[in-house]
Amino acid sequence: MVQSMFPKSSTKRALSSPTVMRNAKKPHLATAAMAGVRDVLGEGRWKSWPAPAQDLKAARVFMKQCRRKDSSAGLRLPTIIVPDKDADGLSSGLILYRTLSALGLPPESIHVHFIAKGASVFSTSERARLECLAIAVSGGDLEGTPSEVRVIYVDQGSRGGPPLLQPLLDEGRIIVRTMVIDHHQSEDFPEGSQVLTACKSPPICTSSLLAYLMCYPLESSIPEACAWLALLGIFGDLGPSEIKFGDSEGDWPVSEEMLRLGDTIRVVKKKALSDAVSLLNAPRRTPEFDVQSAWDALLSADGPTTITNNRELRRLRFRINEEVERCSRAAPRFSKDGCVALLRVDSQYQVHPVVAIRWASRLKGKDLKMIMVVNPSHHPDPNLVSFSCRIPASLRKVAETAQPNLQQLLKGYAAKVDAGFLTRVGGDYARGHKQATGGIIPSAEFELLVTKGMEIMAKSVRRVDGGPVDGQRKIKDFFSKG
Ligand SMILES: [Mn+2]
Repeated sequence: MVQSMFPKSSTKRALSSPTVMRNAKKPHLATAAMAGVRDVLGEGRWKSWPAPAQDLKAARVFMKQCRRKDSSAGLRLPTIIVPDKDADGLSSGLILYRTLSALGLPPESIHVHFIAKGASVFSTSERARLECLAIAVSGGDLEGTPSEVRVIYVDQGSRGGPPLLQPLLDEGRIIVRTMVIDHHQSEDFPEGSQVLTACKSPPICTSSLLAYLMCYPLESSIPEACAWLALLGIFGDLGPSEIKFGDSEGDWPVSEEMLRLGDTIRVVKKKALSDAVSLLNAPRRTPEFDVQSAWDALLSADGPTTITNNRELRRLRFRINEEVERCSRAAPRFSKDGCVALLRVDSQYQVHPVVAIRWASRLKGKDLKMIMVVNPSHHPDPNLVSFSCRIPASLRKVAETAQPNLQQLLKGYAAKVDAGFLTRVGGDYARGHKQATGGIIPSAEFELLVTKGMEIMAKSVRRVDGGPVDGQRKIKDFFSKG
């Protein structure tokens, strides 16, 4: 069964991998000449882009140190990559994986770890899982010299707090060094982690682009081999139309690296990239949450078309599309101030973000700022609801500074509930991006947010699956939460 998840790439293909860009011409010099300018990242206007220069430099040192030969034992450091589950996270993870390999770290020293459904790298259960893994891969030489394990968190979101992993495990014999590579908004970061974030360097790039630009100078094969991976994350997080490469009038730099990406799009084609993104995003949306199958498909792919031909992923996407269709039939209800349209869905699939995006393109209104979709059935803990928020698609066209800040909006409604709300809901509230956020919070708190914060009036009957509604009980359940 596992076997069938791998695309059957022909021997020919496999031999010439990474093939996608090998035969591509390199017209970027001509494109740059046409543009008439040539930005240099890390200089002038782009001094702190895609991230602060000293952080980029430190991240490159961290990468190179992973294959550092220990003078006594000739050791290479076991390195664990912890990528997020979506196209941006997976492609960022693979860029790091390819770079570490190219730098000389053998495959048995590179480990890839995925977060369990509903958990995050900040949750206690995940810290425990990662600590066990770190001990397991450290070599287990309990009597010997301290061994070191490195962990790279990619695209996982950022927040303050205690160290992601205790730097000393197992009575001090294992040293863990952690690096966070991210682009989600945050003022605070975990104690003790080295951080590379794009969140303070507008225009904020994706984790995949950040990883690509960080790894670009580290090894000569990376610029070509990883360009399509950088694009997967960009298409995944920003969509196909957000970045125009090589446009000197546009928001993004016109640099060698960016022009190369523009050329790569012309070779691999936008449609194949978009299609590959939606297929890679499929496994993590199913109730089984089989992120590993998306990673396996990506790891063995030599370009987006290998992924678009993957039957297993196509089958999963079909199931999700059906679920999105079903859940998109929910009807919105509006907050008293007209700023929020709330939709309620009930699904074990992670379709709430997709339904939000879909309704975001349908709804507009003078005051409308936020489409919010709540799904009480997604999180394994039945007391928690997951919700996703997006700005109306019509507002995507206005200047970024004029777009609503949904994280702020959510915090405003939280303040209307009561002073203790933010503490009670914990760290998984209003994380992510200004225009795309959400949360996982106790359902009772969510209902307080709905009634006291946003002042959305309760509906007479809760929507259940289109089937006949068990009137009395459902109505009572619904009101009792307010
Ligand atoms: Mn991302």
